[in-house]
Amino acid sequence: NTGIDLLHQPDQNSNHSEMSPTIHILGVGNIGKLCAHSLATKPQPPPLTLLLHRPQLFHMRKHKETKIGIYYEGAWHEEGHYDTELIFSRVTGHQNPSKTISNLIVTTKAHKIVEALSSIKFRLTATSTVLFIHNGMGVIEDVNKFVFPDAQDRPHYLFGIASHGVYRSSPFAAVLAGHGNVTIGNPEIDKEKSPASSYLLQQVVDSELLQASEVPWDEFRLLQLQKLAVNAVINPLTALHDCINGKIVQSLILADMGNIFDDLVSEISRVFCSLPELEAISGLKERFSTETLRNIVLDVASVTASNRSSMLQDISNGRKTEIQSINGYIVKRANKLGIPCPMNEKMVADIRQKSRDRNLQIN
Ligand code: KPL
Repeated sequence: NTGIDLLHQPDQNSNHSEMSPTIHILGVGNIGKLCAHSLATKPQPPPLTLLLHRPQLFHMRKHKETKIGIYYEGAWHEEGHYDTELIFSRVTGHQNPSKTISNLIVTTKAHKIVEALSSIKFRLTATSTVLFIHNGMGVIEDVNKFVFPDAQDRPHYLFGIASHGVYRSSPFAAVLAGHGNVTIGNPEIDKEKSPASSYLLQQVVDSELLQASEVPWDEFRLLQLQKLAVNAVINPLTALHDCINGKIVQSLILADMGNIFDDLVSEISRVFCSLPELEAISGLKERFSTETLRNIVLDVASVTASNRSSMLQDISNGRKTEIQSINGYIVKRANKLGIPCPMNEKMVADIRQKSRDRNLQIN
């Protein structure tokens, strides 16, 4: 119990500008809640609609009003206004067959994105903008293959990397345990072609709590891999050892996870330094050296020391983990390049085993 009233009477005094286009949020997990709250608490918030896929969550709302609570700076914050829609539902499908979604933030887990997007695909057009924020890589390839096979129909994509440490305390509340940031990449080189996407980008960048900023696309691709390295080390190790992120730093001092940590980091460094698509980017070897990656992972583990990683949360809460999009992606890339990858394979195997032991869904 968060001790806050999440469901309250509708408030008629919503102060968002009706002229601004609505931003839809798909996936109200930890980062989804943080994004929603951050946008809703801006001085001039945009209209926000949460797309819920669990009827149970949808029906939990009283008087059609949803409150999201985020704990930070020593207090619960629950101000903000949201509309909600139930998706994956035939009822919603019939109700809003033509309601186009022009701005969408997808914060669904990596392995759920294709299914979740497919259910609202008919509401997205080539002029829509979709910002993807998730752990792991390789998802967009599947989205293009299974959801938007025709490049002409594809919305404009933006990508975000979140380093916030957030954990769930109830369906509509979460604790911001490590205040990080969000880095955004826009693959559209010629920005003039995508003026529509600048609205969503601006709304997100303007939010003080999210600490979001845009970086050039080449830089983004490097940061995306650095984040993958962070998740490929912190997430499985904390999930396997049932510990908070800070234990990673401590364990190096105590040397009880030491070898595994160092072997994992140097294996990831080897794979990243060999990725052909990054060959042309200067400074690659330094950015992905074992030393650099080691420091980055330890920095994130320190900043989010009191957080339980998303993989540990998934296993504890009986959910499928993102191991396939994290260490599984590194193994896949290494195999194609003929680079041995035993440590990442071990992480995938051990997490799958742990999930199996707990009768969780594995992939
Ligand atoms: O992204 C995270 C996760 O848990 O998935 C970190 C940054 C490691 C925070 O816990």
